[in-house]
Amino acid sequence: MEDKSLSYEEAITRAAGSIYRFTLSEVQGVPIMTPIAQNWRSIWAFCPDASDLLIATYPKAGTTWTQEIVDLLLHDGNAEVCKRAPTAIRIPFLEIQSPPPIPSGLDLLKSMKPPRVIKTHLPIQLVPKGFWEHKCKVIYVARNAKDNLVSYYHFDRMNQSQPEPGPWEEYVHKFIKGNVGWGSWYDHVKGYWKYREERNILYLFFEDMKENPRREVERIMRYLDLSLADDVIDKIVQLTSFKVMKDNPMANYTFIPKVVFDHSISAFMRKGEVGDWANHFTAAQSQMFDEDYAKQMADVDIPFRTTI
Ligand code: PPS
Repeated sequence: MEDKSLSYEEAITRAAGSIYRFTLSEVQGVPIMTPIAQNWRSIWAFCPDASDLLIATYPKAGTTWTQEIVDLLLHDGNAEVCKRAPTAIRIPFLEIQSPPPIPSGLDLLKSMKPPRVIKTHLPIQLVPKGFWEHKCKVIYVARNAKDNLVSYYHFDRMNQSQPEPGPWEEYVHKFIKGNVGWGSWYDHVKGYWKYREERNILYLFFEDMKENPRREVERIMRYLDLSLADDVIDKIVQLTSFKVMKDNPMANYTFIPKVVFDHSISAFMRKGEVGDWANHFTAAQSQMFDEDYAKQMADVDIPFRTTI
């Protein structure tokens, strides 16, 4: 029986006994955590309000960073308001299905009135149609494949609800083949790129955010039709720096108990850098990866950068 008096954290701790490394099941050919596949009908049926904003990413591409920027922009840079709850509560994760009594993304969304900010990792073809029918604003953040892979590998090590990553060498191949949660990175970044103009998607790059965070914060601000004072924008840039977010318990995912997110294996806020891939790939792995990348990305010209 669900105990409504439990806080979110208590609920997670209590449910932790039923958290284990989920397997992946396919939804329309895309591997995804089995509980999500099992609840796919209700996720697909979700209908947003036209005022809702979607932040879409491939896992580990800069979701949490963008969520924090957006929340601060929407609250005029008020740091205290943006510490009202952990990221996952402020900005529900549309498709996530946790064991009861932890609220699923859909349950959390039901308890919130629009306009809401919603997170998803779904590839574009699996985003519920209502987002497009209502012409919702969508921010997509993409990160270069090699750094994205490295970040995902370490996340899969620490997140005890994700499938075991296995050894690094094997993981590189799994990533290339798209045998990881939410499927192929290549298909994901290409899918949103293709429709970015037609569907008014703001397509951002993690590397641009690192290179010039103020420029990208302002870009998001304009997309949201906001106009904040210069000093407020400066404050938002500072509050969303890696260092500040790493120390912010409402943004660094330390609220999730160790049995689920084991930060002693690898911190959620790990390094936040561009180019860390060079510390992981051997020369041979890098060459093999680049050759495959050229094939998989031959049909598009998305300006990814692996260094800045
Ligand atoms: S998730 O689980 O998919 O929501 O993860 P996501 O937030 O997309 O990605 C986590 C990576 O983003 C880094 N990060 C940041 N980098 C720079 N600046 C800021 N403010 C920031 N916030 C999060 C985080 O450290 C993860 O990257 P790695 O490379 O693993 O450090």
